Amino acid sequence: MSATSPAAAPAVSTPSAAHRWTVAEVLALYEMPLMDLIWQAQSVHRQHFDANAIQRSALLSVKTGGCSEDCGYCSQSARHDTNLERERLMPVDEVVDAAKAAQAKGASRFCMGAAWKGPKAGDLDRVLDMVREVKALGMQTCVTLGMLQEGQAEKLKEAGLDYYNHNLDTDKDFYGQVIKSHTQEDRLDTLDQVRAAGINVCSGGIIGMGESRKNRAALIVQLANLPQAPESVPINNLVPIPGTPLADAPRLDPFEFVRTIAAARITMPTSWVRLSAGRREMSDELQALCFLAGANSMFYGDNLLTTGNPDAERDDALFARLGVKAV
Ligand code: SAM
Ligand code: DTB
Ligand code: SF4
Repeated sequence: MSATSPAAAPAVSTPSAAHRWTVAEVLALYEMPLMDLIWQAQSVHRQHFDANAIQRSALLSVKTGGCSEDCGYCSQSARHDTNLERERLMPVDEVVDAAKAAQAKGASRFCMGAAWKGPKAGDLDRVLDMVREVKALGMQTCVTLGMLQEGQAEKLKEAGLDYYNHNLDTDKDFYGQVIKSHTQEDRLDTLDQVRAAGINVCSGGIIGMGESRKNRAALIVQLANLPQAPESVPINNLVPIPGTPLADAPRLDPFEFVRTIAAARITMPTSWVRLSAGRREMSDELQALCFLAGANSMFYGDNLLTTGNPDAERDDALFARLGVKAV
């Protein structure tokens, strides 16, 4: 027998949608040899998606900075000295112009983000107008406004909102080390309201904040075991912001990021897994590895909320080189 004879590809078994994942099971995924893990993730991916199609969402900060919350990673917290200029809630027409420009470039969804603990009634009315007008362009709509009060999710649904982004962000056991002004329970409560109103849920988290692999696995388990998995799962790599408590967090091994994408894909087989913040700092090859591990969505456009994203030309060139199409 030759020393290089190929090993059989590992068999891929897919648990049913009702499967409740345990942290031990997801840790075992993380501990697989990388090639086997990617093989499994790609096999699961191909059962549910076109492996050569990637969804593109544009992102706009419609209200920047001055947030009352103390999230340790965030440039927009009023409690961190990040030199960010605060801006009031944008006028509706400026938001619609930005949405039109994003649509012309090829984004299918427009996500509007506000640096709030949650929206006040008057502010929500203006956001409802933004949702109505962006929806009327024929784009999918998404907002991320913080925690919602009774009745607000229903108003957003009536205005035509397709997705609400609200991340669990990190494992509940690590949450208090990063955020003290609210609890992860508060965020789960908003996710319940969004789900009950019939809006698609977009929820994921950030890695690279000094959490352990077990914390990362536990976050994936929490997301996958929600009563219904989120339709969209953003996986953000921490963008270190000078002036925040996490400015000097140790950089995560990029393969650990790839493993997290694969774990999300395997545990949430029908969800769109979004390669989110931190993409500008990634090589094209690393991004391709993330797509191979099951990521099939990304932010498209030159900016995230307060930090940069690869410019659209770089992404267009990457799609052409990979033979990937935008959806
Ligand atoms: N205030 C709302 C909230 O917290 O849900 C909406 C805006 S908030 C900036 C949206 C998400 O951006 C956060 O949940 C977090 O996952 C992500 N985020 C914020 N700062 C980040 C950073 N420096 N690096 C990576 N992701 C970040
Ligand atoms: C998500 O999970 N990532 C986006 C979006 N949802 C709103 C935000 C990323 C923010 C990155 C840091 C910044 O630009 O301020
Ligand atoms: Fe930033 Fe949102 Fe936290 Fe406010 S609630 S500090 S905007 S992540």
